Amino acid sequence: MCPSMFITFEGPEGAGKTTLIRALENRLRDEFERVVLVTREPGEGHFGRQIREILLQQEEVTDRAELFLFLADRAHHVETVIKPSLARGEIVLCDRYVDSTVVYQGHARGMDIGFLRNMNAFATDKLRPEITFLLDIDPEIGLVRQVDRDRLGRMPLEFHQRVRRGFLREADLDPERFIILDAERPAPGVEEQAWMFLAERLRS
Ligand code: T5A
Repeated sequence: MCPSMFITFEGPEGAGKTTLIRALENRLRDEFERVVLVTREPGEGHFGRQIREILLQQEEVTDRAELFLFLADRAHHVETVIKPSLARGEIVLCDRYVDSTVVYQGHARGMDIGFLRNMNAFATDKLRPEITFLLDIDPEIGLVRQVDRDRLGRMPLEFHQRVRRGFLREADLDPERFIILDAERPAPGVEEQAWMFLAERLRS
């Protein structure tokens, strides 16, 4: 039996991360009898919910303040939620993590990517996911799927196109960790592709 495992889910807006995480959570419990922790960034727990509210619901957040809020949320989340769960031998499924900062604040907003990688390493105490599922989707399709658009969801289409390209670039740089899923297909197809990979990894 595989010990604890840290898995992250990334992609543009409305790619279907939450939907996929729910499906994988159920299958991990039913088919492998594993204890699963589902969590997200930003917004886990009381601390995270308050940061999420500032980040996504206020109209005015400067770029540097935005970065530090995402990092503060992550630092707290890693120490209080993710590390304890991994220490208990659980499987952690996390909706967005370090790659969202590199992509949204770096590739899309234009902040220095080397600096962002260092800040992520500091915030997470160098905790890296073993697997990252990238749900790749044309932002024009993803944005239509989103019911409520928050402050970042309302950014212009060009911003979201940079986000998509940024994620694909990051996946190119780290092919061992990233599994790219075609998220434009119906949800069962996306789930099956992710499950085939994950079940195989758990059996090995
Ligand atoms: N951010 C985050 C940063 O800028 N820097 C950072 O460091 C971090 C951590 C987070 C925002 O913050 C930014 C990125 C984001 O802009 P969020 O609420 O977490 O905000 O935003 P999203 O992650 O984009 O959340 P969404 O809920 O919009 O997208 P999901 O979770 O990818 O999609 P999901 O599963 O909720 O599905 C959306 C809709 O599509 C349907 C679902 O039923 C649902 O209605 N759907 C499908 N429809 C057709 N085909 C499929 N395959 C479908 N899969 C789902």
